Amino acid sequence: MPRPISLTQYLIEQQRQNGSIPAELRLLIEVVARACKRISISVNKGALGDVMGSADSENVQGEIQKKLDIIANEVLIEANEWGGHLAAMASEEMEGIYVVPNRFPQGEYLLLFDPLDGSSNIDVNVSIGTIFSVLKKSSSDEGVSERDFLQAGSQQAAAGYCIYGPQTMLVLTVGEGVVMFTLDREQGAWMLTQEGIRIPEDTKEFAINMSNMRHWAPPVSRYVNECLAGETGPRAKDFNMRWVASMVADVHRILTRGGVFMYPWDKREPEKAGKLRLMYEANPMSFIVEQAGGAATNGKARILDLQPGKLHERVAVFLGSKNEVERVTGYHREAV
Ligand code: P6P
Repeated sequence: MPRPISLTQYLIEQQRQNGSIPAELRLLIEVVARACKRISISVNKGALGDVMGSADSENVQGEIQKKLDIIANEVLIEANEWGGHLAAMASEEMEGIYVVPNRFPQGEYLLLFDPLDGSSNIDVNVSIGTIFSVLKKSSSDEGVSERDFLQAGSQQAAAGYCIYGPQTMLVLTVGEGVVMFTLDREQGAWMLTQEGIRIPEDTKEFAINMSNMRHWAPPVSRYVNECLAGETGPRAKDFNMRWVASMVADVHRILTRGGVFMYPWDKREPEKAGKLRLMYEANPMSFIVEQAGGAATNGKARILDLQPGKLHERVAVFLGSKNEVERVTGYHREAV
């Protein structure tokens, strides 16, 4: 385990050593990390707090919002709006962007987040998480609009997630590799517990919702059937399967021991490219996975190269162990 330093010390040392983290970005990361601590307190209350179950509302995606979805969204907005590091925010739970009110100074960063990913797992006590992505306002024009957010994932200044699981952990990249912090609740501090995360290029574990099998496109069926054929099949090895239905938990497992995560396009809603959202789920997770030596595509192209057309755009996702992502992506290209 690396030397037990706090997130604050880590960020200051990174800023001092190689300037990879400008002061404003360091402040942004610290504020988001503090907001995640507050969210973890609400999450951990469970039935002891008025946080379980559904709110009487739907989000822009037409999904029934859980009370904790709304709580987490409000915590992130309130924590970040006054610091002067942001121009605006965007959230899975809000239709439009949230421009920092005039009573506060505006900064040059844009923060996007899924405040509580996997919220269908809240009531059954399975790991959930907060995913965030940081962009810089590209235009020097006054004001900020949704157009400022529509940048390819390769433009991200930082990305991370917090997983509320057996341990509460913060995983972060600023483009200099991936580091992990574990929340020390006695100190109330994020402590560095893993650095230099690398995803094995090969794996024997895949993650996909198998109940959708009859809806998949042929390249996905081919890839999964070859995995299921095991050591007597074309892959000549047995595979294991996992599906937590919480992207944060599945990605965390892949960062920890390898694997491939797939949420492909399917025939249920053919007009949609996929279920997951590009800007605040696929892009941040793809940045993290690539920084850990993995790969991330939509089946045809690198996710971080995709030019978004709208804020809540959806995308198919294949990410994780490099050689597996390249294989399933190759099957898509062969099928064209
Ligand atoms: P399904 C959670 O709702 C989420 O957006 C991701 O975290 C997760 O990977 C996926 O959807 C689960 O989808 O269709 O298996 O419930």
